[in-house]
Formats: sequence, structure tokens, C-alpha cells
Amino acid sequence: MTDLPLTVAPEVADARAKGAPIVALESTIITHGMPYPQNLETARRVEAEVRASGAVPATIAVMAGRIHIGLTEAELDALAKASGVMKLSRADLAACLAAGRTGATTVAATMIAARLAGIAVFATGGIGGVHRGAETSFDISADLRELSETPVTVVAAGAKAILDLPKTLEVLETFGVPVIAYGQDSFPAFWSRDSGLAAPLRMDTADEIAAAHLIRGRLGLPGGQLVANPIPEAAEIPRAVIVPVIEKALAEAGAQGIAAKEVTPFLLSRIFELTDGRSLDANIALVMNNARLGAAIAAGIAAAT
Ligand code: PSU
Ligand code: MN
Repeated sequence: MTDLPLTVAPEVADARAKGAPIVALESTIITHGMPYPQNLETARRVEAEVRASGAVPATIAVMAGRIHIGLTEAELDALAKASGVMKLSRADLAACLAAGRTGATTVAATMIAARLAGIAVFATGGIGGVHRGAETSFDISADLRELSETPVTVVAAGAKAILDLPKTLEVLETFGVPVIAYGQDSFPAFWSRDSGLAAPLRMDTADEIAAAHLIRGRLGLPGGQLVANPIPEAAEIPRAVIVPVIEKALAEAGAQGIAAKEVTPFLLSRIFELTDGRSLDANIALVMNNARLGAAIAAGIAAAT
């Protein structure tokens, strides 16, 4: 571990040493998921929310060939403003480090880095999944496989309806990933609280989610858990409003031949434009909500270990 290019922020290292709760945060949401300056404001507010909820935030990114676990104000600022930052999934992480480049970590790469740093819980907005039309495009996010391999509990607001949600749930089931809806029976769909699909599992307390995380480890099962936390009611966008927008963005992506890593960022930015920013307000509200739940789960794990 010592020769890994890993820089752990002092606050995070201190929390690790004390066994205090830590919540990892990703950086692709900053560089490829939201426009500037809302990306920077949100990243700061999410960190503050984790702190206010009693945990230490650790935003993860690769800066000049080193994995950073916890970013300084200046690093966060530079990342939010930078253009041409690599989008790093499992396949890209080592290449970015070897080249000494800067990259933002997706859910998959953030999980890998969190595990290296001994962080059990990670909060974000939405995960990648099985894209619509995957039966011909084969576009399935590496986030799903990562959840089956890396023991980190990921708190998200479900998955966006830009994805094929039934297929996403099927793949997670095949991979043996627990998908836990928080406080309701149905699987949430990011901007909407209800996807119309039943979630495979339901839990109503952070402590129960923490206990399940620890028991999986003791069972020797690799992989993490996906906690699907519904967006707060006040921030929800009704399906009748968001679904036509999604259809339009998807049609444009198809017509323009957008493929591979470009698909998700393209759809996110088109949906932002087409909703005049309303999708972004909802996105920010749900990330904050996930930060709070992530902190509570991390506290549950810290208390039990
Ligand atoms: N979904 C969102 N917001 C995001 C992402 C997905 O609602 O910001 C980002 C996350 O970093 C996720 C990545 O891990 O996109 C998935 O990209 P892909 O579909 O190319 O695997
Ligand atoms: Mn993809």
C-alpha cells in the first residue's frame, strides 16, 4: 500500500485513525454531471452536509497521477473549472495514474479508491446502469460490476430513467448485489420517488443497512450494497414532466451517434438544458439527502466496529 500513489487528506486520515465515520464522494458528478459553477457549489454543500451529519467527507479524484482521498478547497475549485478531465472508471484508473494525469472518478472508480482508503460508505446522486437499447449497444455501466466486487455501500437516488431500469435491476440481481430501497417498497427513479418497480429489499433504518454491510463482510461475500434513497418529496419532478424530456434527449443522442463514455454526460447536460435547470435543482436536493443518509450509515458502521 505504501507505494500506491495515494494522498489521504489529514482530516480523513485522522478520522480513519479514530474509527470515526467517513463518507466518500465521487468527482465525475462534478466534472461531467453538472455545469460550472453549480458543480462547485454542490460539491461544497455536500461536503458541509456530511459534516453537519456527523461524518467526515472524502471527495475522491485523481490529481496529477495521484489518487486523492479528500480534496482541499483549491483542488476542488481547480477540478470544477477544468476542462478535458478524464472520466475514470475501473478500466481507466491505472492508465490515468501511470500517465500522471488528472481524472474524475465515477461510481466504480470511487468505490475502488474508497476501499483502498478503508472507507465503507459512499454517497452520490445516481449510478450508471444498463442503457436502453443495451441488447444492441451492449452499453452496461461498469458501476454494476463494481458493486458486485468491491465492498462499499453506495447511497444513490436509484437510477435515472435514461437507463433501462428493469434490466438494471436484473443485472444487479445476477451479480448478487443487494438493492435496498430506503423507507419504501419501490425502487426510486432519481428525479421521481417511484419507478413503478418493486425494490428487491427494503430497510427503514441506517443502522440496519450498516448491520447488513458488516454481515456481508463476515460472510466473506465480496461486493457492496446499493442503497436507493428516494428524492425528497418537495424536490421531486413528476414523471409526466421528466419522461418526455428524457425521450427527447435519448433521441438526440441516437441521432448524433453519441456512444460509450459520452452517453451519460451528454444525456445529463441535455436534460439540464431542456428543463431550464429544474433537473439540476432536483439533482442537488437528492445528493444532499444521500449525503445525510450516507453519514448515518457510516456512523452505524463506526459504532459497531
Ligand atoms: N448518473 C447520474 N449522474 C452522474 C453519473 C451517473 O445520474 O453523474 C456519473 C457517475 O459518475 C456514474 C457515471 O458512475 O456517470 C456512469 O457513467 P457510465 O454510464 O459511462 O458508466
Ligand atoms: Mn457506458
